[in-house]
Amino acid sequence: EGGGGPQVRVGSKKFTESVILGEMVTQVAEQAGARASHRRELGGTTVLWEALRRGELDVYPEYTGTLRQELLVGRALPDDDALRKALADEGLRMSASLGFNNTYALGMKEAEAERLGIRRISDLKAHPELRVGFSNEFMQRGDGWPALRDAYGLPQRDVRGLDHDLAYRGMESGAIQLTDLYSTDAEIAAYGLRVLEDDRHHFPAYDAVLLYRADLETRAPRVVQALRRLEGSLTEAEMVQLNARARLEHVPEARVAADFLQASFGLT
Ligand code: PBE
Repeated sequence: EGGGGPQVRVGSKKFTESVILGEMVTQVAEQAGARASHRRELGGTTVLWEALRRGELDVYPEYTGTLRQELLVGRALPDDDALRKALADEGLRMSASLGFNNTYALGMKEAEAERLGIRRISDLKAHPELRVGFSNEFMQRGDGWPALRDAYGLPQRDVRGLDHDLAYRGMESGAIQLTDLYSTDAEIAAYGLRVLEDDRHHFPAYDAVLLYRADLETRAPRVVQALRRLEGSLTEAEMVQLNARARLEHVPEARVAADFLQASFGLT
Protein backbone atom coordinates (compact mmCIF):
# COMPACT_ATOMS: atom_id res chain seq x y z
CA GLU A 1 0.00 0.00 0.00
CA GLY A 2 2.25 2.78 -1.33
CA GLY A 3 0.36 5.74 0.14
CA GLY A 4 0.04 4.05 3.52
CA GLY A 5 -3.58 2.94 3.18
CA PRO A 6 -6.79 4.88 2.61
CA GLN A 7 -7.28 8.26 4.19
CA VAL A 8 -9.99 8.41 6.83
CA ARG A 9 -11.06 11.80 8.19
CA VAL A 10 -12.82 11.58 11.54
CA GLY A 11 -14.72 14.41 13.23
CA SER A 12 -16.16 15.03 16.66
CA LYS A 13 -18.50 17.54 18.26
CA LYS A 14 -17.48 20.05 20.86
CA PHE A 15 -18.01 17.94 23.97
CA THR A 16 -15.91 15.35 25.76
CA GLU A 17 -17.79 12.13 24.94
CA SER A 18 -17.82 12.95 21.25
CA VAL A 19 -14.05 13.50 21.33
CA ILE A 20 -13.46 10.18 23.14
CA LEU A 21 -15.59 8.32 20.57
CA GLY A 22 -13.83 10.17 17.73
CA GLU A 23 -10.48 9.06 19.17
CA MET A 24 -11.70 5.44 19.30
CA VAL A 25 -12.74 5.62 15.66
CA THR A 26 -9.40 7.19 14.68
CA GLN A 27 -7.35 4.57 16.50
CA VAL A 28 -9.42 1.64 15.19
CA ALA A 29 -9.07 3.00 11.63
CA GLU A 30 -5.27 3.27 12.08
CA GLN A 31 -5.17 -0.29 13.37
CA ALA A 32 -7.03 -1.35 10.23
CA GLY A 33 -4.34 0.19 8.05
CA ALA A 34 -5.75 3.65 7.35
CA ARG A 35 -4.06 7.03 7.56
CA ALA A 36 -6.57 8.51 9.96
CA SER A 37 -6.90 12.10 11.15
CA HIS A 38 -9.25 13.48 13.79
CA ARG A 39 -10.70 16.98 13.60
CA ARG A 40 -11.65 17.10 17.23
CA GLU A 41 -14.23 19.54 18.61
CA LEU A 42 -15.02 20.71 15.09
CA GLY A 43 -18.28 22.35 16.20
CA GLY A 44 -21.88 21.55 16.98
CA THR A 45 -24.18 18.97 15.43
CA THR A 46 -25.00 20.91 12.26
CA VAL A 47 -21.34 21.64 11.51
CA LEU A 48 -20.44 17.93 11.70
CA TRP A 49 -23.44 16.88 9.64
CA GLU A 50 -22.71 19.39 6.87
CA ALA A 51 -18.99 18.51 6.80
CA LEU A 52 -19.88 14.83 6.41
CA ARG A 53 -22.37 15.50 3.62
CA ARG A 54 -19.92 17.78 1.79
CA GLY A 55 -17.24 15.08 1.93
CA GLU A 56 -14.92 16.97 4.25
CA LEU A 57 -15.28 14.18 6.81
CA ASP A 58 -15.74 10.44 6.40
CA VAL A 59 -17.16 9.52 9.80
CA TYR A 60 -18.26 11.03 13.13
CA PRO A 61 -20.19 9.86 16.21
CA GLU A 62 -23.87 10.83 16.21
CA TYR A 63 -27.06 9.95 18.15
CA THR A 64 -30.29 8.50 16.77
CA GLY A 65 -32.55 11.02 18.53
CA THR A 66 -30.49 13.85 17.06
CA LEU A 67 -30.92 12.42 13.57
CA ARG A 68 -34.67 12.11 14.08
CA GLN A 69 -35.43 15.36 15.93
CA GLU A 70 -32.90 17.73 14.42
CA LEU A 71 -31.06 16.61 11.28
CA LEU A 72 -33.86 14.78 9.46
CA VAL A 73 -36.73 16.45 11.29
CA GLY A 74 -39.95 16.62 9.34
CA ARG A 75 -39.51 13.24 7.65
CA ALA A 76 -41.55 10.26 8.75
CA LEU A 77 -39.02 7.93 10.40
CA PRO A 78 -41.10 5.32 12.25
CA ASP A 79 -38.23 2.85 12.70
CA ASP A 80 -34.52 2.28 12.13
CA ASP A 81 -35.10 0.98 8.59
CA ALA A 82 -36.78 4.24 7.62
CA LEU A 83 -33.94 6.16 9.25
CA ARG A 84 -31.32 4.16 7.31
CA LYS A 85 -33.24 4.73 4.08
CA ALA A 86 -33.37 8.50 4.65
CA LEU A 87 -29.62 8.51 5.36
CA ALA A 88 -28.90 6.42 2.26
CA ASP A 89 -30.64 9.14 0.22
CA GLU A 90 -27.93 11.50 1.54
CA GLY A 91 -25.13 9.05 0.68
CA LEU A 92 -24.69 8.13 4.33
CA ARG A 93 -24.62 4.99 6.45
CA MET A 94 -25.30 4.44 10.14
CA SER A 95 -23.75 1.74 12.34
CA ALA A 96 -25.73 -0.26 14.85
CA SER A 97 -25.90 1.28 18.33
CA LEU A 98 -22.56 1.47 20.14
CA GLY A 99 -24.60 0.17 23.09
CA PHE A 100 -25.72 3.18 25.08
CA ASN A 101 -28.25 6.02 25.13
CA ASN A 102 -27.05 9.56 25.91
CA THR A 103 -30.25 11.49 26.31
CA TYR A 104 -30.87 15.09 27.20
CA ALA A 105 -32.32 15.66 30.66
CA LEU A 106 -32.85 18.65 32.94
CA GLY A 107 -30.94 18.81 36.21
CA MET A 108 -30.76 20.82 39.42
CA LYS A 109 -28.69 20.59 42.55
CA GLU A 110 -30.22 17.85 44.68
CA ALA A 111 -30.64 19.99 47.82
CA GLU A 112 -32.22 22.89 45.95
CA ALA A 113 -34.58 20.64 43.99
CA GLU A 114 -35.61 19.03 47.29
CA ARG A 115 -36.14 22.41 48.97
CA LEU A 116 -38.32 23.61 46.08
CA GLY A 117 -40.14 20.29 45.69
CA ILE A 118 -39.08 19.74 42.08
CA ARG A 119 -38.94 16.14 40.87
CA ARG A 120 -40.46 16.29 37.40
CA ILE A 121 -40.02 18.73 34.54
CA SER A 122 -43.68 19.71 34.91
CA ASP A 123 -42.91 20.84 38.49
CA LEU A 124 -40.89 23.68 36.94
CA LYS A 125 -44.15 25.40 35.98
CA ALA A 126 -44.45 26.67 39.57
CA HIS A 127 -40.95 28.28 39.54
CA PRO A 128 -40.72 30.95 36.85
CA GLU A 129 -37.93 32.75 38.73
CA LEU A 130 -35.29 30.02 38.29
CA ARG A 131 -32.00 31.07 36.70
CA VAL A 132 -31.52 28.81 33.71
CA GLY A 133 -28.42 28.08 31.62
CA PHE A 134 -28.73 25.76 28.62
CA SER A 135 -26.00 24.57 26.28
CA ASN A 136 -25.90 26.77 23.19
CA GLU A 137 -27.03 23.99 20.90
CA PHE A 138 -30.00 23.14 23.15
CA MET A 139 -31.23 26.75 22.85
CA GLN A 140 -31.89 26.25 19.14
CA ARG A 141 -32.40 22.57 18.33
CA GLY A 142 -35.64 20.98 17.17
CA ASP A 143 -35.77 18.98 20.42
CA GLY A 144 -34.34 21.86 22.49
CA TRP A 145 -35.61 24.63 24.76
CA PRO A 146 -38.34 26.22 22.58
CA ALA A 147 -39.94 22.80 21.91
CA LEU A 148 -39.53 21.67 25.52
CA ARG A 149 -40.98 24.97 26.80
CA ASP A 150 -44.00 24.60 24.52
CA ALA A 151 -44.51 20.91 25.32
CA TYR A 152 -44.62 21.60 29.09
CA GLY A 153 -45.86 25.20 29.10
CA LEU A 154 -42.80 26.37 31.05
CA PRO A 155 -42.64 30.00 32.26
CA GLN A 156 -38.88 30.59 32.78
CA ARG A 157 -37.64 33.81 31.17
CA ASP A 158 -34.14 34.11 32.67
CA VAL A 159 -32.56 31.68 30.21
CA ARG A 160 -29.08 32.00 28.75
CA GLY A 161 -26.95 29.88 26.42
CA LEU A 162 -23.54 28.58 27.44
CA ASP A 163 -20.86 26.05 26.55
CA HIS A 164 -21.98 22.64 27.85
CA ASP A 165 -18.61 21.83 29.35
CA LEU A 166 -18.89 25.03 31.47
CA ALA A 167 -22.49 24.53 32.63
CA TYR A 168 -21.59 22.41 35.65
CA ARG A 169 -19.33 25.07 37.08
CA GLY A 170 -22.20 27.53 36.72
CA MET A 171 -24.39 25.11 38.66
CA GLU A 172 -21.74 24.68 41.34
CA SER A 173 -21.28 28.43 41.82
CA GLY A 174 -25.03 29.06 41.84
CA ALA A 175 -24.87 31.32 38.78
CA ILE A 176 -27.51 29.05 37.28
CA GLN A 177 -29.99 26.72 39.01
CA LEU A 178 -31.24 24.61 36.12
CA THR A 179 -29.41 23.21 33.11
CA ASP A 180 -29.63 20.58 30.41
CA LEU A 181 -27.65 17.43 31.18
CA TYR A 182 -26.34 14.75 28.88
CA SER A 183 -27.25 11.56 30.73
CA THR A 184 -23.75 10.03 30.39
CA ASP A 185 -22.06 13.07 31.94
CA ALA A 186 -19.89 12.07 34.89
CA GLU A 187 -20.63 15.42 36.56
CA ILE A 188 -24.25 14.45 37.32
CA ALA A 189 -23.12 12.16 40.14
CA ALA A 190 -19.95 14.10 40.96
CA TYR A 191 -21.84 17.37 41.52
CA GLY A 192 -24.84 15.74 43.22
CA LEU A 193 -27.45 16.76 40.65
CA ARG A 194 -31.03 15.57 40.51
CA VAL A 195 -32.18 14.43 37.07
CA LEU A 196 -35.77 15.63 36.64
CA GLU A 197 -38.27 13.11 35.34
CA ASP A 198 -39.34 13.82 31.74
CA ASP A 199 -42.97 13.15 32.65
CA ARG A 200 -44.30 14.16 29.24
CA HIS A 201 -41.71 12.04 27.43
CA HIS A 202 -40.43 14.91 25.35
CA PHE A 203 -36.98 13.44 24.74
CA PRO A 204 -36.59 10.38 22.48
CA ALA A 205 -33.80 7.77 22.71
CA TYR A 206 -30.39 9.05 21.68
CA ASP A 207 -28.50 5.85 20.93
CA ALA A 208 -24.87 6.50 20.03
CA VAL A 209 -23.98 5.41 16.48
CA LEU A 210 -21.27 6.05 13.92
CA LEU A 211 -22.39 8.03 10.89
CA TYR A 212 -20.21 7.61 7.81
CA ARG A 213 -20.12 8.22 4.09
CA ALA A 214 -21.33 5.33 1.95
CA ASP A 215 -18.20 5.62 -0.24
CA LEU A 216 -16.06 4.59 2.74
CA GLU A 217 -17.35 1.04 2.20
CA THR A 218 -15.64 0.82 -1.19
CA ARG A 219 -12.65 3.05 -0.36
CA ALA A 220 -11.79 1.49 2.98
CA PRO A 221 -13.72 -1.75 3.49
CA ARG A 222 -11.32 -3.02 6.16
CA VAL A 223 -11.84 0.15 8.17
CA VAL A 224 -15.64 -0.14 7.98
CA GLN A 225 -15.38 -3.79 9.04
CA ALA A 226 -13.07 -2.90 11.94
CA LEU A 227 -15.35 -0.09 13.12
CA ARG A 228 -18.19 -2.59 13.43
CA ARG A 229 -16.39 -4.00 16.46
CA LEU A 230 -17.41 -0.84 18.31
CA GLU A 231 -21.10 -1.76 17.87
CA GLY A 232 -22.62 -2.85 21.17
CA SER A 233 -19.26 -2.41 22.88
CA LEU A 234 -20.22 0.16 25.53
CA THR A 235 -22.89 0.24 28.23
CA GLU A 236 -24.19 3.53 29.57
CA ALA A 237 -22.32 2.95 32.85
CA GLU A 238 -19.07 2.28 30.96
CA MET A 239 -19.45 5.45 28.93
CA VAL A 240 -20.01 7.44 32.15
CA GLN A 241 -16.75 5.95 33.47
CA LEU A 242 -14.82 6.95 30.35
CA ASN A 243 -16.27 10.47 30.55
CA ALA A 244 -15.29 10.58 34.23
CA ARG A 245 -11.66 9.76 33.47
CA ALA A 246 -11.48 12.58 30.94
CA ARG A 247 -13.57 15.20 32.74
CA LEU A 248 -12.86 14.56 36.41
CA GLU A 249 -9.39 12.97 36.29
CA HIS A 250 -8.19 15.06 33.34
CA VAL A 251 -6.84 12.08 31.40
CA PRO A 252 -6.46 13.04 27.70
CA GLU A 253 -9.28 11.69 25.51
CA ALA A 254 -6.79 9.81 23.29
CA ARG A 255 -5.49 7.90 26.32
CA VAL A 256 -9.03 7.14 27.55
CA ALA A 257 -9.89 5.76 24.11
CA ALA A 258 -6.64 3.76 23.83
CA ASP A 259 -7.10 2.18 27.26
CA PHE A 260 -10.68 1.23 26.39
CA LEU A 261 -9.64 -0.38 23.08
CA GLN A 262 -6.81 -2.21 24.86
CA ALA A 263 -9.08 -3.54 27.60
CA SER A 264 -11.98 -4.46 25.30
CA PHE A 265 -10.23 -5.75 22.18
CA GLY A 266 -6.53 -6.01 23.07
CA LEU A 267 -5.75 -3.26 20.56
CA THR A 268 -2.57 -1.29 21.29
N1 PBE B 1 -26.84 14.25 22.85
C1 PBE B 1 -27.45 14.64 24.10
C2 PBE B 1 -26.76 15.50 22.09
C3 PBE B 1 -26.27 16.39 23.09
C4 PBE B 1 -26.92 15.88 24.36
C5 PBE B 1 -25.54 13.70 23.14
C6 PBE B 1 -27.70 13.28 22.20
C7 PBE B 1 -26.05 15.44 20.74
O1 PBE B 1 -24.84 15.61 20.65
O2 PBE B 1 -26.72 15.23 19.76
